[in-house]
Amino acid sequence: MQDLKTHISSYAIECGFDLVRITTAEVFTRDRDAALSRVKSGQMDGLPWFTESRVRRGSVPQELLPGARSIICLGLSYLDPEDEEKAGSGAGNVARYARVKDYHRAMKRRMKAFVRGLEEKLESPIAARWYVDDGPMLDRAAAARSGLGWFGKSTNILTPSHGSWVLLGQVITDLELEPDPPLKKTCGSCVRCIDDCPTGAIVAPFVVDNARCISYQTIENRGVIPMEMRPLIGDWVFGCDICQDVCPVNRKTESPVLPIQKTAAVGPSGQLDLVELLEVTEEEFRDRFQGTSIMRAKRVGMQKNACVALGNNRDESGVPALVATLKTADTLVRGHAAWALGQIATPDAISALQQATTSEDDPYVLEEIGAALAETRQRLPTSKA
Ligand code: B12
Ligand code: SF4
Ligand code: SF4
Repeated sequence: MQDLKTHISSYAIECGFDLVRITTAEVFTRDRDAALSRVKSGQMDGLPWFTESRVRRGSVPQELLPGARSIICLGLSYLDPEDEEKAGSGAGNVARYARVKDYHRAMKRRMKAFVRGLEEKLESPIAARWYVDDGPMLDRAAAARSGLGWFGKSTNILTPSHGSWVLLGQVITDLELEPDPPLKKTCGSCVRCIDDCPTGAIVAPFVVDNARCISYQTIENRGVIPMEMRPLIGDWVFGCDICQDVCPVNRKTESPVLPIQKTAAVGPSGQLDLVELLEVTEEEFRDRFQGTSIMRAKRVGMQKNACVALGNNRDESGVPALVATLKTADTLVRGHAAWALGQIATPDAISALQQATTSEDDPYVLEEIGAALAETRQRLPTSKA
């Protein structure tokens, strides 16, 4: 059996994974209870698919694969040491994992090849199911129990060799394999991620309030980005890496064995031109971002995010595009464009908002325009009598 385990470890690396560990197929009791309590307390609000029944199913490997005996936990690093630092203002920032091609596809392809290769080695089919992100499995719980990494206070899994810049997947199998022990590492007294999260989303060690996380607001939120969250989002237009960028464990990391292919849709500094995003048609959006994680946010989502980033950058060169957006775009985007114009508050921006009070007929957008104009009035210097 040890031979097979050794083979699995080296073969996983050959298939392009950076980390591989094994855990049992026992129920993930602590993590199930933590996730259920997170759902109950409203800390997963905004993700309608993250239900109690999903958590219950996902924490019992036997339910996902009857006869399951072991879980092979895999980690794939996505950190490109050659990534350039961000290139100044005027652009929107994309989280590192989305600067490469969609990892779900890359990882599932490698996992399939891995399982097929194991079957060839064993000269018999094996019962196996594999998961990456979009399945009910609690990916981080499996990684932590297998010793692939440990839970950081940011809730990200930290690994000794690749920091938290790893994506996680599992192959549940009926093979009986010797489990690896969990790591004995912890964050110690460090609280950098908690202190530096701009929205206060890490409400306690190991607890993220989903709706406060920039990653949720810029990727998953299909509606209005709450007014009070907008200034805190800064120039992030897809995801957020702050709790990872500040983490001391991430200071020294190894490079991936077989990097996921980069996407030309995002530049090497991980930035997107905000005006270009506002002007992109549905067809152009699809052509450019197909095969990347950015598709998840959809064009409307990315345009809302572009408005928020332009507003936060107070970028006057964005005013003409925002004014055009206020006239033509989807309702949700018009609302966020109004907010951005209120933040930039140049005479052109204010005049476009005033004109829109007569031409706009959507109640939500009118509300945004009213709030934006009120904001500009508040910011005007008070004249002396
Ligand atoms: C929903 C989700 C989100 C949501 C909610 C995040 C959250 N913290 O739950 C949002 C959209 C905000 C999000 C953001 C991000 N995500 Co996400 N997300 C998921 C998803 C689909 C489910 C996560 C989940 O189960 N949450 C439920 C809560 C209860 O779990 P948890 O936060 O991990 O909390 C655990 C701990 O509290 C632990 N616990 C409880 N008590 C105690 C006590 C102690 C002492 C300890 C040590 C632990 C502990 O138990 C809980 C359950 O395991 C997973 C994929 C998957 N299927 O698992 C990816 C996943 C977690 N995301 C991932 C990534 C990369 C991100 C981002 C970095 C993306 C980005 N750059 O924008 C950010 C990171 C934000 C953050 N700080 O978490 C990776 C994480 C990789 C890693 N190294 O950890 C995953 C695993 C996807 C993947 N397969 O690679 N994500
Ligand atoms: S991803 Fe950003 S907003 Fe979310 S917890 Fe980390 S630092 Fe906070
Ligand atoms: S910043 Fe500090 S507390 Fe947060 S995950 Fe990293 S080591 Fe842990």
